[in-house]
Amino acid sequence: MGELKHSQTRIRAAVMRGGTSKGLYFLADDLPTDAATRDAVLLAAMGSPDARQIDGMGGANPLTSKVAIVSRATRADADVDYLFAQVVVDEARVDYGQNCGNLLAGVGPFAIERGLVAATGDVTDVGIHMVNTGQVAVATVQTPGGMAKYDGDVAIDGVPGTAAPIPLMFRDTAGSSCGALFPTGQRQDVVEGVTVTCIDNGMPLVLMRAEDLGCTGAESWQQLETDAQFQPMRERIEAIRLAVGPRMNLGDVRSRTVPKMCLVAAPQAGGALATRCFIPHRCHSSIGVLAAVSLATAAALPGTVCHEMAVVPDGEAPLVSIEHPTGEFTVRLTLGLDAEGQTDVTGAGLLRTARWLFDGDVCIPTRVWAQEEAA
Ligand code: NQM
Repeated sequence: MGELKHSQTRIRAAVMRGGTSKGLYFLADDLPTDAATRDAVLLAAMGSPDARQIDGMGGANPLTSKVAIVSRATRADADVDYLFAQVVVDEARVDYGQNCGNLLAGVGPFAIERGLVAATGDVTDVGIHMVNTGQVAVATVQTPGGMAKYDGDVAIDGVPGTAAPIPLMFRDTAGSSCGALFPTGQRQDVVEGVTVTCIDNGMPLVLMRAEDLGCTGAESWQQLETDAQFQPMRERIEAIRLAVGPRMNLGDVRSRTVPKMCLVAAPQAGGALATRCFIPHRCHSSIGVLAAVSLATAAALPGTVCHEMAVVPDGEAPLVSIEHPTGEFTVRLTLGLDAEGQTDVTGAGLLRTARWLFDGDVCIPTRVWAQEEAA
């Protein structure tokens, strides 16, 4: 931690866009080691709790109230550890119970810039231990001249312009938080009168057919999030979430950010599947990375609520295009056969981009430590 200046404590941080999200990136060593103090620091850094996050760096949306905490790897098969923290916007709460594949895209460049990983040539593979769920992802960062490169010609929907590609590879993400790919033991369940698929291939999701909830899956995210006509639907989705959380081995999910709730419909723009995701109360303007991996997996596997409506190309490594409110997200699945000879998803690859936006110190009011001492 930095020295005390102007009655605030300065902590070194970067602001990065990772995929379609944005957040603060810290070296773990720069943050307090005590968990309660660290959470108080992250809340103050983002300006939570406050719907506008006006007194902090957060952008008043879960997608811009995210933190990556990075350190040297604690396991031999990775280069760095990445702990993801979701700073809740309007509550004094920091949630570690989910992963974030979008901020993950910034972890490789951040680790190289901060000297945790040495560039190895024009491209550098960074093995990233995702501490929240215990799997390792590999990010390939462009590093010509030994420096992370951000400019490039890859566009991802939900982000204006183009940037350097950062391919991400995932393996063994099945059951990351729930212990099994289909944590209820079935590919379909009826919950609160609605047929759902509960799946976790990196992100716990509950999939529901949009038509069963009275919508088409073509609505804008703003409509789904705020229109009065959808209020009964939003309440129904939350009732389903609370009922199914324990069955997904997530316990009481009232104050958790998982499972995410996802409406699915037949593709409407030439992709594999149309989707609208609640994360879990705000509607995502595009889609989460591991959410897209879980959706592509559900689309490919028979028996789920979306398999029949999905258009998944043939082959052992299909490109599955997940349509979302601001475009599409392509996931390349690796398919194999399980012990019973049934189709199994063994890996996933996708493209993200990231950009370093700001480097400096985030200033934390001294009252944060005073409150800790008084508590
Ligand atoms: O699913 C939002 C995001 C995410 C998570 C959320 C994510 C993922 O878009 O891997 O990236 O679901 O809360 O950043």
